[in-house]
Amino acid sequence: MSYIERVWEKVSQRNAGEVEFLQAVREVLDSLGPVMERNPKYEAAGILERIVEPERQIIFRVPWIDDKGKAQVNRGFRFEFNSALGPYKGGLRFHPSVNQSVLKFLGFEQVFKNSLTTLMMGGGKGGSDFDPKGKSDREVMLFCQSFMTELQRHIGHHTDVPAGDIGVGGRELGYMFGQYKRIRNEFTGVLTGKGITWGGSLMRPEATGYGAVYFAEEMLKTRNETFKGKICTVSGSGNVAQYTVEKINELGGKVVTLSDSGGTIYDREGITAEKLAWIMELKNVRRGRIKEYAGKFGAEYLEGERPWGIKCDCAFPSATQNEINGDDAKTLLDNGCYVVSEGANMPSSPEAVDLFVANRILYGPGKAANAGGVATSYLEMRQNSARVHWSREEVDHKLNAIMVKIHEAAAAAAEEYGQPGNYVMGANIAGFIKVADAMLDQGIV
Ligand code: NDP
Ligand code: 2IT
Repeated sequence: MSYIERVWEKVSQRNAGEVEFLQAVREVLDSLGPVMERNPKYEAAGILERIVEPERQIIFRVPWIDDKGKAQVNRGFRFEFNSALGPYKGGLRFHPSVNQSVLKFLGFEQVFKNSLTTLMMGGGKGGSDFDPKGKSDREVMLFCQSFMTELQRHIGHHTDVPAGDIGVGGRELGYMFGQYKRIRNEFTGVLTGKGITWGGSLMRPEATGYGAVYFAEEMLKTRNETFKGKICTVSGSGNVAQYTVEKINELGGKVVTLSDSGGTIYDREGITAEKLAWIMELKNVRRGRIKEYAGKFGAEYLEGERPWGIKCDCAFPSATQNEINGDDAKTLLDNGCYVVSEGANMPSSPEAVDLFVANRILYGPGKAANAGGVATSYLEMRQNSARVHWSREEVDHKLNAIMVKIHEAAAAAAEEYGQPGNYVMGANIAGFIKVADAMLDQGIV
């Protein structure tokens, strides 16, 4: 049995039933065969056995009181996965579907994503099964304070720096920062995605969506193409989806869908800047459902459906994991879609990934395509450490340069290992090698 298969046997036994985590591990291991063959030193130092095991796992009770005065309990988590390249870095997700498997897959992916940015960050992820939907601001605040009352023991600007993810945006980060500061009596860059007036970086809200579009732009350049006139489908309607639409519009493409967990809106005329401003108010202030868009702008509403049945050139999955299954991938390909850039983490199922790779479309996996968010978090950390504030243009310029470099690194690794154009393999290999070499240098820890 090969080294990789021996590690797989062990990791699948030890984490039995953790479907999402094992899916993420399998994909990375599948890319690493040729790397292990060329570099026996990794096996000798047990790099794979160590890299699939989080350095630290923290699970805690989060008690809070709802508006009716009733005690509620949620479960809080932080997976500090790997610190070979720097402090643990990665988002917090608040969603009822959150469990150990989901956060471990996200933490594992984050390690390679952060390495790929070429910046100095380890990987981690955390969150809770708390559902902010339908809760009052007061309930969200009480929950965030309780969550941070425990989390603050484990994090710090040189130790572990959380940020947002699904269900965690500016509001939640504000409440958590306030509680951290109160307990620790220190004002540091312990979280990223902070408000602009209290340490946040300009462009951090835009960064993930813009970055996913910049990555797609780089992939299109390899075929001498641009976004001009491209029909695009985007899923989700949260932070990543919104800024994906904004950047596609700026580059001359046309976005015809957005979605939420209720269904998809299909607007043949395109979601213009004015319509997007309305969506931002709907989603970020009123916290309403995307269905309202159909009534407001006369678009179609596809109840309970995802956007993948709509004909497009480029697809930007920007909602959640496994939102594109094998059948969806086949439909996308049959309809002529040839660019997929993942704003979400692991939105394509293994069957979908295989189809995209086999059909040699321009497929940017989340680890590479959505790394602009965490990269800009690092730029926020740099500004906090130096106590400076960069302009929008400066941050955007750096973000674009980082996305270009990530594309180059993934493309070069794919080429070097004999699969040009396979960004899945390229991203996994390029991300892995940097972490593995740092782990080798640092000994068996
Ligand atoms: P938001 O909470 O802002 O938005 C999430 C969107 O996805 C909402 O429209 C939500 O719909 C939808 N969604 C979430 N879960 C499901 C589900 N199970 N089924 C159907 N729809 C769902 O989160 P973000 O935009 O920040 O995150 C979106 C994706 O991007 C995630 O995969 C995240 O991990 C990834 N990502 C985010 C980064 C960031 O900087 N924020 C960085 C890199 C990746 P509804 O409101 O109905 O739940
Ligand atoms: O998945 C991700 O990269 C994020 N949610 C952002 C992490 C961060 O630390 O900015």
